Amino acid sequence: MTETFTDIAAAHTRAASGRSIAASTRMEMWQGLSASVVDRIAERWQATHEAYRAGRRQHYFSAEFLMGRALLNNLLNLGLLDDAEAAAASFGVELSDILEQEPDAALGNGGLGRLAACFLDSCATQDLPVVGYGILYRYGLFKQLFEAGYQKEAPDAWMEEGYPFVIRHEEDQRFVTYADMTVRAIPYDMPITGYGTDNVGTLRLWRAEPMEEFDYDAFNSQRFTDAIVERERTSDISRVLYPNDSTFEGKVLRVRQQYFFVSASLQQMVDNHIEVHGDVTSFADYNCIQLNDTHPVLAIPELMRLLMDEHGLGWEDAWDIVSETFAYTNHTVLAEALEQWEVSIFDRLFPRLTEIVYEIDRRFRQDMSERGLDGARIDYMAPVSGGKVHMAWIACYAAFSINGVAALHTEIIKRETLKDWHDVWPERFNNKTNGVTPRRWLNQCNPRLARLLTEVTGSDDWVRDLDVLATVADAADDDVLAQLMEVKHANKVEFARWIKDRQGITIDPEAIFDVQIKRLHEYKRQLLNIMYVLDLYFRIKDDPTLDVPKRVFIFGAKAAPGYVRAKAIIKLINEVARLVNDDADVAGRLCVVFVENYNVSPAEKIIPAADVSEQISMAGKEASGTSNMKFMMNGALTLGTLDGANVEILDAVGEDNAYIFGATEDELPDLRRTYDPKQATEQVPGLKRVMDAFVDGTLSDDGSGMFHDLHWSLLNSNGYEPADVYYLLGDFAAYREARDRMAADYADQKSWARKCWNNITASGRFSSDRTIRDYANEVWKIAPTAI
Ligand code: TH1
Repeated sequence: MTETFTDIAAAHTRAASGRSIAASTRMEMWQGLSASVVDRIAERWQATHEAYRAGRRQHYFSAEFLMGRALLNNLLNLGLLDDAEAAAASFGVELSDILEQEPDAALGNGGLGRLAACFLDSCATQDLPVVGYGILYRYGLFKQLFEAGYQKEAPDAWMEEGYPFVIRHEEDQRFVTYADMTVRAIPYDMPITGYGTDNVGTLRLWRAEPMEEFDYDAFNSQRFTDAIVERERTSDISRVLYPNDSTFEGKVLRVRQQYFFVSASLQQMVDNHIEVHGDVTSFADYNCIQLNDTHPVLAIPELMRLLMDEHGLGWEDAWDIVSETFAYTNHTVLAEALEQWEVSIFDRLFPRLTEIVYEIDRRFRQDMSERGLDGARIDYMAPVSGGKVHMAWIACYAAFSINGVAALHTEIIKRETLKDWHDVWPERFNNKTNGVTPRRWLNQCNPRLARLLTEVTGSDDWVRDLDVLATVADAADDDVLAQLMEVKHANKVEFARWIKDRQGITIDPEAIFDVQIKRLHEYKRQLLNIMYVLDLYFRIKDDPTLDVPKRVFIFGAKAAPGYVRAKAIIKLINEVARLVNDDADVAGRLCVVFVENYNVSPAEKIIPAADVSEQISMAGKEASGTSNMKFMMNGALTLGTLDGANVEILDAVGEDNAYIFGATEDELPDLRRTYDPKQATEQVPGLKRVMDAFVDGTLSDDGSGMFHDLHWSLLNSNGYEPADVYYLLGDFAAYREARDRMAADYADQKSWARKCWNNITASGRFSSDRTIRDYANEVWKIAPTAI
């Protein structure tokens, strides 16, 4: 008799708990179900490995993979949801309760890491021979707690209770050598299932371990603790994810991490290649590596080292291979994100790589002077200059492809950030607008809308081909629109229940849910958002008869622990929340919710319930944004600037279906020349009152002065930056006008629903399946390989 899924899940649950099902915890049931999923796919996973082995393959190198939860995603991909429901029922619990046990695999900071996760999903779903490589951090992104409105950080030991979705492959270990130590790199593989395919892709995460199990000499010679400390030093390398999003921090451990995972991955790739193809000379015919920003750029000199020192090639032959292997994605134009390592750090950690980088530098300078570039320009572009190693310049020199992540962003890097490189090699530059996976970000997180779309389109083909939705753009009659609004309402009710359970806040599902969820950064302008809220609050206090619809303002954001001003903004938002939520005069009309510990799983609850998607970065600063796409897919309307992928969202839906405001990227330089934030404060009605509230005792920062600093920075230059660098006061009036108009438009529910529908059905081009198809065809040159 064949075993049912329930039998298998029960066996794995008992193995996890060592007790009866009745005595097993929900966490143990999660372990049991998860192990059953891995059991179910093991044969196909193996078959996929074998199918990809001999052909051309793609390798995605990234310091971050923000995977979120795995169980539900796998159940849906494998068509096992009903079986899992049955198993849970036989255990006497709700499947949803079991699913809620799972920690988020938060091995990333934000958009960049989540993009990598969406890409893996699309590669698996489209049968593409792609493997992701990264680090198995023991501690993912910190957990955020609010204490008296301040962000506090707590460690996220996400695997401590066991994690069935990574499988250790001791037999495939490599050694990574630094000047002062050698460590073992042990790969842990995570299966990446796709939707409607038998192929199973792989994410390979490396973990650092000590060379010997134990230093018995040290142990026996009374240096017991020294021996333990030494072991810890090696494991330090994969201990923690650095919590900076879009900012460079020149910590030695960070560059150790980068070298650790690229060296281990390349060693394995070269070994595999030789095993299959005999020698290393054809490496670039079969292997391509995408560098997710500059974090893995050490792979360039490291591949040179492996080819020359380990496999006997000369410089020219090695460089030919390297320059046909790497493609580089730039994700930001922010100067503070540029990775530049002190040469001394390089020298101390990997002297051989330093030699190689210097030789790359020497040849680069010669090459450029032969092309007639002047000395100053060559020095600016050189891999090594001013005592620093410039990771982005190494990437631009070695990579055959350089891409930005949205059309506007790619234009900016060509024109400014990487202009000198574009002048020399225009043909290397290309755009690959980001995308998000419709499996997790629609089918999984919004089952009500998924059902409606399947009903209207007549099948679930849209899950694998989101362009199908465009065919029903005009098919929304009154009945469909009414159903759409019912779906949204039900999602809002569900979110209201969730936030009540989680944070004890009561919100009204009849209100407009207006959402900004993303890392806290000044350029993203959460401060502008909360200034609008304050202004609206004062307007209602002034005139209680003011006719404005009910609003819930929802925030979710983590600040880097060392980013003082970002933390001040979090405190400010929490203080405004307190002011507004405790004031009986606005009760039932305004509410501010700051979702604590924002992460992938909370996003899956928030986005389906959103009416308004806040995408309000200062134009030119947000490279793409990806939550903008998730909101669009779930029928929230964009309130945004012409920045990043917002530009393309507007293009896809037309201006009747989005609310766009503010200075544009090309207008800003001129506006800046005459911009006077003090004057704006006086001239824009209501603005001064909002600014005053920061400092007049309306809002309390407990005497820390942090609100004074925010106020000061909006009005004064600090010497190297202008006042109000991110143009909040300049855009305030336009933002208020657009947001008020949007709220008023909400009253006409039918016309609002139509706009939501237009957004959903136009979202096909923001599926990461499209992005990945373009990478595969235009950069990677790989083809689907179904098992
Ligand atoms: C983000 C960008 O800010 C965002 O606009 C984009 O949509 C996303 O990447 C995906 O392309 C970035 N995240 C990081 C994180 C680090 C360094 C640079 C960037 S840019 C650590």
